[in-house]
Amino acid sequence: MSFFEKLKAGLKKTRAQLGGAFASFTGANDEFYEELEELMIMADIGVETSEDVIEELRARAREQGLRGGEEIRAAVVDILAQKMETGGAGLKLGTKPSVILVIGVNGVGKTTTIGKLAVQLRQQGKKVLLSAADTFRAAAADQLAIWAQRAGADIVRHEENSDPASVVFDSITAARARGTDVIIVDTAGRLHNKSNLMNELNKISRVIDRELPDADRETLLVLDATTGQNGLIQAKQFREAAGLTGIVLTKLDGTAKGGIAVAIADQLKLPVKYVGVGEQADDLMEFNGRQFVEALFE
Ligand SMILES: Nc1nc2c(ncn2[C@@H]2O[C@H](COP(=O)(O)OP(=O)(O)OP(=O)(O)O)[C@@H](O)[C@H]2O)c(=O)[nH]1
Ligand SMILES: [Mg+2]
Repeated sequence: MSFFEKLKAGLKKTRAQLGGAFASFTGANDEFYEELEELMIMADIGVETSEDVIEELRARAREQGLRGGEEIRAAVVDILAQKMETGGAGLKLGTKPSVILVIGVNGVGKTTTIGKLAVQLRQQGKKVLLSAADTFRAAAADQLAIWAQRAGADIVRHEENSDPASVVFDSITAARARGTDVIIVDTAGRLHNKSNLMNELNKISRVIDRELPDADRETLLVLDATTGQNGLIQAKQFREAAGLTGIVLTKLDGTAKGGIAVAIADQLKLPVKYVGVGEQADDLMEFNGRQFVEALFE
């Protein structure tokens, strides 16, 4: 299955539900708009964004005289796709070294995403170093080491429970010495409590700023798409601790409804940079808002 086919398969249920509003389409009346809004909220697009979309849809239908279900459908796709245009596609990794700091709660797919990114960057001929700053569990560095080997990337790791910020410091030193292009930092998703975690991430973030003030840096929050609207809350918290340049939405091959991607872009004005649809290296792809919305509504 191609990437897009996997994405479409994952979003099948949502597509069927949203499509239902058009299958029984008898006209762009209040009943239709209410049903569509409800279905969008159920798809994780969120109350605020769904209300905005319907409002704009009504205005367009009125102004442009849209009547048929197909015309209305195309207008919804267009409105949603516009909401997804946050102007931040791709990763900016121009400096040598540049840094990708990867954060998020436990189990969302941080380490796997790092592995996939490492493989893809290596395929582009970049020299990659993985920084095992999740020192909370010994197994975390082992998991990262497997990906490093698979990708042909370097790894810097310390002992379990050592200071994550000093792993990052050493990674930067090693990267300078070895002429590394991209450092990717793995972090813990859980510490003894949440404020510990946020302080830790903040500290790591400051080490990077201090040691590499002029380097290009991406701070990516990984969100499990199956957790739906909860992702918005996580994004707000992590943004405060470490700043964010974008989101990676994982597990869109599972039971995710998908609408959270729209909610994040619209409510937080944060670009979704990548989406994950499985556990293999090629199951990560750069996000394309319009393609995604089409997969929701086709
Ligand atoms: N189906 C599916 N599974 C995924 C995807 N991304 C990650 N996983 C799986 O999710 C589980 C957790 O992934 P990890 O990469 O270990 O997550 P993590 O955020 O590093 O977790 P912690 O280190 O415990 O915080 C693993 O079993 C992965 O294989 C995805 O896009 N789709
Ligand atoms: Mg991990």
